[in-house]
Amino acid sequence: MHQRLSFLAAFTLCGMTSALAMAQPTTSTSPAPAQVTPAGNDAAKRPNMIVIFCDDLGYGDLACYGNPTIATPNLDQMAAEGMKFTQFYSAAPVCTPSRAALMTGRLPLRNGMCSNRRRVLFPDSKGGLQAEEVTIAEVLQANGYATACVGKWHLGHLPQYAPTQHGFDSYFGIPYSNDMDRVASAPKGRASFADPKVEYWNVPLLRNGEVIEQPADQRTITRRYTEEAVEFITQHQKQPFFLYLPHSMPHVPLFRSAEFEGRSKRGLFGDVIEEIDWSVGRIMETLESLKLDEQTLVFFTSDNGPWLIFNEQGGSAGPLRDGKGSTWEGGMREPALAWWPGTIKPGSVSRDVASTMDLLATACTLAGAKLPGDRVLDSYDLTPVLLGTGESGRELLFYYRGYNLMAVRKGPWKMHLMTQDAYGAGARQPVKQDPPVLYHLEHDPSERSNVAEAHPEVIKAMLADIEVHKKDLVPAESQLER
Ligand SMILES: [Ca+2]
Repeated sequence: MHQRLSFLAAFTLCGMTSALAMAQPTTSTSPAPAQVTPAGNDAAKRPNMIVIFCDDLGYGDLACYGNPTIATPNLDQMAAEGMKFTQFYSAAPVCTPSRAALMTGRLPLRNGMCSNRRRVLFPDSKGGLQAEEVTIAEVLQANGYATACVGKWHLGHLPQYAPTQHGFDSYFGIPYSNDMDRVASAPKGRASFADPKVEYWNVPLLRNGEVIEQPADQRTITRRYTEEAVEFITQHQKQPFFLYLPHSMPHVPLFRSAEFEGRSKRGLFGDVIEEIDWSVGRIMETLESLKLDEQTLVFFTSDNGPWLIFNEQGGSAGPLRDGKGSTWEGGMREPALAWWPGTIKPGSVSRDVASTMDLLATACTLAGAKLPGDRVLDSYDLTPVLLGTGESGRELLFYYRGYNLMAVRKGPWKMHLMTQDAYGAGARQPVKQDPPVLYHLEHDPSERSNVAEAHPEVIKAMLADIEVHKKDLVPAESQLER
């Protein structure tokens, strides 16, 4: 693959320059909702985009991020041939708000996809992602891309919130988390996760609007998502496409297909990650065999950190503090890999702060589309980072838990206004930190040494940044409380 790099890099970069020029945010004040602008350039030259999104994968769960016993040769190859991010974040520490933010490039409280009472959507929820939100899929669909969602949605299971109502031509997957809909006869508490059986949960598997299997056979779900993904890529090889592949795994209950049983030194959790790694390899292989690898950006990351209360069945945040559910680094900083042979420099590492929310602006640039101009976005174009030509312009990262602004990051600094652990005694109530707590994340990624007293000027500047942030912040009514 590398021998093709040199002469095609120049070609692709030229294409990118014109795409970049077209991706300036609009300043339109048009009230029309969900309006996206078709691109005027040659559709054939626009790259495909694939977003592979794990569920509850921690910063320390891949070999290329230092895991000692999980083998991830395909993800390691993605890193070796592409770009590895070390300071990349999801937009929330739990599923629903994180996914809403990825899809819309907006903080969850701007679209109501968060709550201080119910942290995610449940099978009895009446809410979901609202029609007026503009998703990555809508932008790309309006610009001639074929679009598919394969995997866990979790942005509303009622028909009006389905992926096919939000810019996806097709959908195959489960509507919410794989641990929801537990049947009454299943073992109580965590016992059913220790030795999970398919029949303990009644989660449906859908194709478009139709339930095709219930309970979903979770043992084969990663394999079947992969087959769907490969088929979609193959069918749409002649036009630009967007594939969103949010895996159900490694969210508990953990399942893997028979070929992966007992394969990993890390046990069941490792088997699950190794099957996801196999899946990534199948996708890369398919792109290469169809000669689409140099026309496709593949981005791999996760929706939130590891679910630590599940002990061996939860992942690892590596050196980062806490995990899923918290706004400590382990809850939101994720492994993130970008692969685009011929365009991204092999073996590059980005230490820039970036967010899943940035994928919307990045997608607009790739498609030569305009950003939705009638709303506040929290999305910064990552193409200069991917191309190695510059920065995204992101200076601030806000850590929300529900509607509460818990912390802010600026450069190396992270200031906590409130702290709350994911679970245990420190989880009961948010603790207001007044004066705020300050960590230098590049010196102290584990958030162990509060250096607030030595840096009053940093605190002062960041408090001023928050005041500016609040000026354009209009929290929407919670969809999760409906
Ligand atoms: Ca999750």
